[in-house]
Amino acid sequence: MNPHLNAANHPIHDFAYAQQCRARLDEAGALVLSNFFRRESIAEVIKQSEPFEANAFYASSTHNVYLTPPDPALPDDHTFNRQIVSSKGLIADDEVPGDSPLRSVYDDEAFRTFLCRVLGIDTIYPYADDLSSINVHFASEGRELGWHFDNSSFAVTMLLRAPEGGGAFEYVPATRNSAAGDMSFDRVGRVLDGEDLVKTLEFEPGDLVLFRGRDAMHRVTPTQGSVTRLLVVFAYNDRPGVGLSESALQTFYGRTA
Ligand SMILES: O=C(O)CCC(=O)C(=O)O
Ligand SMILES: [Fe+2]
Repeated sequence: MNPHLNAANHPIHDFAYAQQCRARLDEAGALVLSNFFRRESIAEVIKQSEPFEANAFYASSTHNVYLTPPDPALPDDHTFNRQIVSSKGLIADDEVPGDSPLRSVYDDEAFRTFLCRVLGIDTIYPYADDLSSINVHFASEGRELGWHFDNSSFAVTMLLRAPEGGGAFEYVPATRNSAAGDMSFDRVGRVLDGEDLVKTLEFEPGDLVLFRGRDAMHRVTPTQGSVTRLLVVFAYNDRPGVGLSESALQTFYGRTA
């Protein structure tokens, strides 16, 4: 068993437990497994990550909700082109130490098998580029992650440190059906205008969060207070050998290697 995980709370080797988790994820579009990572391991990761905060990458540009370039054929105020601010910073996989508990968990075969069972897919693979697999996000006072849909079909995150206030994960379940090519412009526009109902997903440091962010629009509200919100994203692919393009790496990390 991986020494960084609370096996007593979460028997990840147990097929029936994984099936239960899968049912919860399918029903709610999100799954929070409380107290998944051990407290000592979280403390170690915070200690390793903190020195990187000053050198984290902060994108200076805005983005649309779909995380794509704008369409010049559409007006600037069209929902597709509306620009969103995200001011959080991050460090990339190549800045996560080799002995990090995060890497031990990310690489763990039993953890990957568990994720596959919960997500209902056969195999997952790390990213083929050097930056995308494990990322640590930093949001100091006033920083936020604006409304967006993820490019990936699923996201696996763990909060490392909660801020004093703000930093809430807000989402709109089933905002669209991307598999059917649905962009949901009306609904997305209403959410951006604050006219649609938004839910908050509650989770604490050490909780594992699985989320289907390609169809559920989501954001993280600005951090309040002097404690920086710290969160790790474990990114996987359902196909081997897939990496981000050079232009995507430049956008997300400000560098390509
Ligand atoms: O910070 C979070 O809780 C969510 C992160 C997220 O949505 C993302 O990285 O796409
Ligand atoms: Fe996201």
